[in-house]
Amino acid sequence: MTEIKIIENTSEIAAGTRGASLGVGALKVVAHNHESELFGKYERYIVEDENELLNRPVQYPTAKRIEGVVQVYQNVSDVVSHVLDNDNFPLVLAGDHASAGGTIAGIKKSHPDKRLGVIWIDAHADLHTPYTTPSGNIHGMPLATALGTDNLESQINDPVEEVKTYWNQMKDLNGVTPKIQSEDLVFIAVRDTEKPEDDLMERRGIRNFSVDEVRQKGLQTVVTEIKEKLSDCDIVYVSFDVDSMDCILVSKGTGTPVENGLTPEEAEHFVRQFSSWDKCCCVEFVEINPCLDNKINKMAEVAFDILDKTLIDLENRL
Ligand SMILES: [Mn+2]
Repeated sequence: MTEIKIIENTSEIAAGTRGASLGVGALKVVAHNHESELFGKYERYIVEDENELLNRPVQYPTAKRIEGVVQVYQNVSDVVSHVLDNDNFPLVLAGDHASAGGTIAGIKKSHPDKRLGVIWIDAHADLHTPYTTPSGNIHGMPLATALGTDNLESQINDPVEEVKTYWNQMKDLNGVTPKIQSEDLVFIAVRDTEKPEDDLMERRGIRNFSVDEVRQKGLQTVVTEIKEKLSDCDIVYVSFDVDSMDCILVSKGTGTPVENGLTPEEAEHFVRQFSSWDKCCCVEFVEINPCLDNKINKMAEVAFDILDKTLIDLENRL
């Protein structure tokens, strides 16, 4: 029988501000206040992080703490593939979004021959590389590792050799490169990108369903279009970055808050609809940062509500 397993990953070394490691704890506070048994109900796996690196100087400005991110990729990948290999369902609660590249690597480790689709619900495209990043923050890069691209067409940086070696290890983790095809990647609510990412999306024809398009077409039409677009995929991974939601409506309790995003109801609809899809093999929630929350713990409150309903949907499905 398939069971839901919760994977807790506190890694925050790839964000620009500290505090994302406390996101999982913030969800637990909400669960406690609501007298929810969610965190006692499922078997949980704890991923080892490399957050101690935050207490040391940055070595590589074009890819900050990449020596730790490589290890986190491996750690997350091992746990995700272990859960999948036992025919169970991984629900990942993570700190910064970088480690989702490790989640994707873990799915491919378990299913190397299956065509994997990715639904990335996020304000950001996370398509940077050490060659294109203006900040060096790797939480803006996980999808470039999944696509196996350096995006040299948009190069602005010249990373040192060690960075290139670590970066190639991230792209090639578990021996499948690329892990996804551009046409099998779909964005929802991406609205804060930089030119190298825009150019890559343009060249590769990567589809973004903007907030405006969601409102014009309606939620269910967008769900249907995405399912049609990914119909040739065997399995699908859903990555929910809470900054996809509007930071004025919800709160600023996330590393890089952006206005004009999804409402909580819209985000809930997408996460639940895609989690309930029989192709969905893994769901992830990321980037809750209670240290930055201007409304006490509102971001975690909103995310917990979506998480709670998603888990009920998954139980009904599995
Ligand atoms: Mn993200």
